[in-house]
Amino acid sequence: MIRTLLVTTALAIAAPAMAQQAAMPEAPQSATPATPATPADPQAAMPQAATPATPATPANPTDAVASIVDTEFPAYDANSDGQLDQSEFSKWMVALKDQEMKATGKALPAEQVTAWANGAFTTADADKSVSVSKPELVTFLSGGAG
Ligand SMILES: [Ca+2]
Repeated sequence: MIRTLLVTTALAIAAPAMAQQAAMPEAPQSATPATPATPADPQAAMPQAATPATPATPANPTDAVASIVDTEFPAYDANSDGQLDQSEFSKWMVALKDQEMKATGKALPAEQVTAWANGAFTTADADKSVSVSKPELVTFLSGGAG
């Protein structure tokens, strides 16, 4: 063992230039292990998490959320009453969760997504009117009500 150690050490001392040269051509390859597609997202692993991850996190997340909600609200407000009932809201949340699962590569069973969406509705419906208004949704998605 000691001898092996000595030999290894001696070689390392004797041939530092060689070791460097040998390492050089490998460096660019090993420096890029290329797995950027799957960032670890602890939130995605926890279906009970009440705050869905928003895809982008710009300087002012609330403004960004507000503008996304403004843009997409009419598409999900099926009866155009300016409020999301539970089924309208769930459709939206499931779509968001779907995007999140695709982005993270972590899929949840459908019943867990449904359970999460139901919990999200209860949380988002801050005034318990059994519908979610635009401001409630912005607050919820911004994490303020989480
Ligand atoms: Ca509605």
